[in-house]
Amino acid sequence: MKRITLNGCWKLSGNGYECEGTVPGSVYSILLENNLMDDPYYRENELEALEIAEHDYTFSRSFSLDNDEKCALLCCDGLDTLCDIYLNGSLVGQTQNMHRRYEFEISDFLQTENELKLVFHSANRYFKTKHAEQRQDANRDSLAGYSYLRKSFCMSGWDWGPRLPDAGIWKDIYLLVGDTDRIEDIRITQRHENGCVWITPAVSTCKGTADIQVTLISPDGEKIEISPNCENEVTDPKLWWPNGLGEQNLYGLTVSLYENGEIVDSARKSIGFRTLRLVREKDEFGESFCHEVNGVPFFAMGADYIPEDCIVSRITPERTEKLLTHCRNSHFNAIRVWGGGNYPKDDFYDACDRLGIVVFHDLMIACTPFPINENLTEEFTEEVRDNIRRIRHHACIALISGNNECEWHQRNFPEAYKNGYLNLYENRIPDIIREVCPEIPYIPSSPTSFEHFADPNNENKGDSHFWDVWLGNKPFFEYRNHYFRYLSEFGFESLPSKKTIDRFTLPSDRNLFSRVMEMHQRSNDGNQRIISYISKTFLYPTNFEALIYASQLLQARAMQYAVEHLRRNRGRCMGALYWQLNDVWPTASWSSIDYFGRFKALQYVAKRFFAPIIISCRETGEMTTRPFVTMENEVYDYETKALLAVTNDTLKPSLGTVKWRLCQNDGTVLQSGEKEIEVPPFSVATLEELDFKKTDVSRHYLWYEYTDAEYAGSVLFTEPKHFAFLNPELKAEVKGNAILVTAKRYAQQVEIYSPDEDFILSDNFFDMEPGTREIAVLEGNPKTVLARSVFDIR
Ligand code: BMA
Repeated sequence: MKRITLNGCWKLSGNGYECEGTVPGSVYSILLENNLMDDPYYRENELEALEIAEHDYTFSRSFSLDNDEKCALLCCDGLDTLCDIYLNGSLVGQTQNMHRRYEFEISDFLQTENELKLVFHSANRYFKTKHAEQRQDANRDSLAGYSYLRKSFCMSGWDWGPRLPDAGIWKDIYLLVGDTDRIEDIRITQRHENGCVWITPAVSTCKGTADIQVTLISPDGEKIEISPNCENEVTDPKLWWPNGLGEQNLYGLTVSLYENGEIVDSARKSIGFRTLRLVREKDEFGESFCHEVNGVPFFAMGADYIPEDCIVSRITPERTEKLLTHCRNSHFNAIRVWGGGNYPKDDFYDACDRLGIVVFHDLMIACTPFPINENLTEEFTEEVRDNIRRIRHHACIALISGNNECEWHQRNFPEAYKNGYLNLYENRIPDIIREVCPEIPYIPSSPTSFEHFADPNNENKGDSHFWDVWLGNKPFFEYRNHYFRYLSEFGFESLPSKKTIDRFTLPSDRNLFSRVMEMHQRSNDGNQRIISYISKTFLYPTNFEALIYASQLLQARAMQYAVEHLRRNRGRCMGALYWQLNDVWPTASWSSIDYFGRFKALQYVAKRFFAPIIISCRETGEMTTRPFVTMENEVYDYETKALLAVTNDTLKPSLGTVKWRLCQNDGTVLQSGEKEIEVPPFSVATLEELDFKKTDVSRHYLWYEYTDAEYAGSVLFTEPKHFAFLNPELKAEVKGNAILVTAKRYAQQVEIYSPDEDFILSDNFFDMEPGTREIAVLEGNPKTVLARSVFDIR
């Protein structure tokens, strides 16, 4: 079997266009490559781009083969989506599922010189027809009818994404030529017992005639011969662990097929030895929900992942690796692949294996009622089989969920719908999982309580999505009224940085309510909500930059309130995945890293709240007793208290001292204390609550730190807008590969930034007491930097 790539230069024609461009690629990527369309992310260009997607397009190329190369398969790893495939004028196949991999037998159509044509039909026109026929749609953010096609839902628009239903060849396309035997399937199972590991590489071939050889290369480079299709003991196995819990040891497993002494086909898979269970046990609170690796239950920390670009062929391995490396460096050990995008390419899972990030993976259905229709169901189940078979060997795969939020949103649907749903997610899909990877835990939906539509988002059982903060306009403290078992979605929006906004606006657009800014805000009332929360928290930001900064601080604060609370309740809660890690385009959204890879405040703050050992504070003050002071007028009473806790998510006990001091806004210490504590591995130590007896909320703050925790913290007892911040007179200067930042007075959420240079620092958006801090530059080469803090929001 010889693999001949058909990637590379193709012709694109249709809708009056005629040009050449690179495959993998799409209508948009090739038109952009030829400067035939404007950047769809700039200003309102999305609208023109949407019109472009109303038409059909043909991708064509020629290729030659030697005379004796008569047997061939055309392999398409990803076609988006409605495609007719012609070879030398004959129709050889048709596709209707972006998520599937296709193989077409083309031997009968081959010549020495060949012309291959892929005709892509407009998905949007198809949606319109389907919608007109059946009118079953629930998502106002997206093109009507999008759920009738197995195409990444969010390409039709989402509450963070534009409507850009592109078309094209989004993954590799190639020929397999020759009539030798070839690998049909490799299924690797592992058995762990008393510290020993046995693996079984079950290999099947198309003809069953070739000799099969399997070798395993250990992480130290040692070569181990193993026998196919039977159990092999691996001596001295080196286990794979998630980030923070141990090494990410990976073994390379190579399968080679031999015919007449020659290799005719081979494949390599990287595998990690570990057990990775989902523990669900009844307990005093309900039922636990927790990942357990190699017998160790661990707290999942991370975020939800969406596609990295609307133009999916632009998602390169380098971009993905960079994004996931940021996650690892921010102490993530988990990520959830959300169900409205697509099944990522192989390099996503390879990177998660290497970086120690376990994957909670939705199947690709989100929110929308799935039309109960046999053709679509068949497509869906086939895509599930394809993709699970593709990814099941990865060490990182921890959990598969049938969909995003369908059980929750459709809990009050008619019985007939619900029966169809249950049959799909609780019978058909589990049957496939049992067949292809019974060891991977499966849940029917996220969130679920395993009660078939009864209270799917119950916080005492299963995973939960919580949106009362943000969508429900509740204050950040609301998180503390809930004790989730595993919170797989909770989020808060912010604006991307000024540099990012500059890329999609003209100066005249740079106002939150301008048409262009609203085009780049897809959540209903999103900008109003940002403004409303700002009004409750900060002074009025009188310029656009201060508004952007304030919006990012809010987002970071919201997520910090949530995660610290969840980690203080470690044990009862065992997971915090915030919504959302990244963006599909430059926009206002819940992301912590924007489309261009720029960190928002949240990404820095996540590195602190996900640190293996943290000290956190549950403060009680004016704002907890009477949130949103400005909205009510009654006489009220309040307390000023602080409950400090240290959470240890490491394998080692931590012995150290907690120190705290209550200070005046100029830094004068009013009261202080310290306490030696011991925090066993994977546990929380909570100190006795401090009571400051109605301290002056507008002038006093509490500072706290712990020997073993990398980061200190501080809290106020009122909203920042009502705190009398003194001008900290911040100064920041570059010194070699570091930045020195000096504050003369207490400052909150100090940001080091530059209007035109990009860099990533070891820490940013931190609170400071009078003094100097040295911050390392991790990426970039800043020359001049500035600093601002909450004091500057005015
Ligand atoms: C969730 C997600 C997404 C959505 C997000 C923000 O519930 O599953 O569908 O983008 O909320 O509204």
